[in-house]
Amino acid sequence: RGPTLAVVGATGAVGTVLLSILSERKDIWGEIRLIASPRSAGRKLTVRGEEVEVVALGEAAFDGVDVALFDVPDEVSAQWAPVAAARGAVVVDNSGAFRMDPDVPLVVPEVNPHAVRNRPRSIIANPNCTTLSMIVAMGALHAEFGLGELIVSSYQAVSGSGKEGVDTLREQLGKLAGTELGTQPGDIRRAVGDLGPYPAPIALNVVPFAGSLKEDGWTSEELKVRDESRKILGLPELRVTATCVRVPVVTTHSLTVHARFENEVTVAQAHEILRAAPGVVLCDDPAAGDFPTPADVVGTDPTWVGRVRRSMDDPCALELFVCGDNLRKGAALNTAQIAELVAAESAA
Ligand code: 11C
Repeated sequence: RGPTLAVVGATGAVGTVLLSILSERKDIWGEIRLIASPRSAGRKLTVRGEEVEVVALGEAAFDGVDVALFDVPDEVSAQWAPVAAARGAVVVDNSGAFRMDPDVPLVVPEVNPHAVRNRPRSIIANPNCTTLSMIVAMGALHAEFGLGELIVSSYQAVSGSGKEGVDTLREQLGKLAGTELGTQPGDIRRAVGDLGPYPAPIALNVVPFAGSLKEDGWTSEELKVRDESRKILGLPELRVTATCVRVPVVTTHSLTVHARFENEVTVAQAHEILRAAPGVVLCDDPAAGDFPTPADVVGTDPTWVGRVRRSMDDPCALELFVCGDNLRKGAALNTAQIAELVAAESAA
């Protein structure tokens, strides 16, 4: 019988995707225990084709657990991940609570799988979905060319803000459907009314703000992209600039990337590397209309890359367009892959 896996936050948006991913992937687990807040306890959810009753988050819920996947808000992880670890579990945490802790590795299995073993707190962190949506492709290019600078803009889906984000977009689209709004300043804002979690309408609009406001005008999301990319790639001095934008897409984050390398690059070389990179699909034939879009790649596992160009004014730089499902590779899939790395240690 395989190791016992706990899913903490099993009823949430990422938790739900995680249960279907665990049902699709090679079944290496013994018991899969589902844990959520006391108000969800007693609900029955399906995983691996079987109904499993959700148990309430509490110390005893971690008894006998080998690996615990946490998909809960930062403050819940901050409180409960150390409890699970103290009871013997290896925690894989998808919140922002531990990502920059020097004693907690931040792991993307295609990029830095070795880091998983150095976990003095028995906690491993999963990156933010925006970082994850590009880092597999960037890790592959870095390994070949040596990355010196990243300048990115994100186009982030509303499911990154959870159910409230998705509900807000759908409600606003409902109010605008069939109207001819979108031609006068403020007409959309007046029509949609409730802005939900966003500072401006998200339907028929783009909002240049994701996360919360931090120092000097940067947002938390932009700082995460910078700090996390540096940590995952092992490049503490990497120059990173991000502008994070929310767009009216349900699921799948996209990014435009300007990547500057230590060495000269060609599109042909970049294509070759991206074609061979595990977890990456190259979709780059613009003459045939082939490039990734969120609507076409949502629900898939890989990082999709297209529109690869050498910068016109810099032979060391590439421009790319990248898409990745923020709930799958951006969250649930990466945590499942990390858990599988941990399980493989005891199987070895
Ligand atoms: C968003 N990337 O799209 C965020 C959601 O640190 O894990 C995930 C936040 C995080 O709003």
